[in-house]
Amino acid sequence: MTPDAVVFDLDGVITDTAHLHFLAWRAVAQEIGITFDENFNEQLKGISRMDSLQRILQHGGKAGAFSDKQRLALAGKKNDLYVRSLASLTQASLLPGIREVLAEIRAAKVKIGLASVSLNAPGIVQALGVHKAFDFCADASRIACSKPDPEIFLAACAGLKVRPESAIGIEDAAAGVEAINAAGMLSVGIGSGLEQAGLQLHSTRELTWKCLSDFWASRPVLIRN
Ligand code: B16
Ligand code: MG
Repeated sequence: MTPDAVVFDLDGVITDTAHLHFLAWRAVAQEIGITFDENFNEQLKGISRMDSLQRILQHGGKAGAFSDKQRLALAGKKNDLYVRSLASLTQASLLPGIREVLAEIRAAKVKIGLASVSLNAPGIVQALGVHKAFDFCADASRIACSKPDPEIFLAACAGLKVRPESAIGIEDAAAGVEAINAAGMLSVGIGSGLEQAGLQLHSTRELTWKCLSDFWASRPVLIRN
């Protein structure tokens, strides 16, 4: 028995754009007198652009200091900086083992999906040269709630035409693991502090089809009468 699909997060699993998000947000925050470090940035992983801004404003004690129009302008400025930094992405920016595991999953005839809340996801997978590896990429612009809400993972499963219970989700953020679990999928966490994941790996290097299929085979199966 194998899963019907494997659904990947983008930022932190396929490539490491988290640092680029951090640099762009830090520059915008500095302009309005807010400072934060990479530890705080952990909380922004998997969180949508506007929700990230709100968390940064709260962190700086300025949650109510800006109008909607001003907040949209700040988010727009961050996105301009971020998109400019994406020009540095090439096929070499894939995280270790990702190209290989995508090929292995394809060879096993298991569907592959993408569940990123980034509105820049289509451009990023194109720049990485892996856009053809995905059978379906959930459209972040049609999502009302960012992770930890399961919406983006459920949208990926619906697009792939698989039941969430028949799929594995892979994430590097606590909010993302929570989203996978809430979707009823089996979760794999990459990195530290992801105790809620069904399987925890240190790095994408450990992400092989053998590892995923062994994990699937060892899952507890509910027997219904
Ligand atoms: P954008 P993921 C998420 O991507 C990032 O982790 C998060 O830091 C970012 O704010 C969010 O995308 C929105 O990105 O501003 O490009 O629309 O982890 O879901 O792949
Ligand atoms: Mg991520």
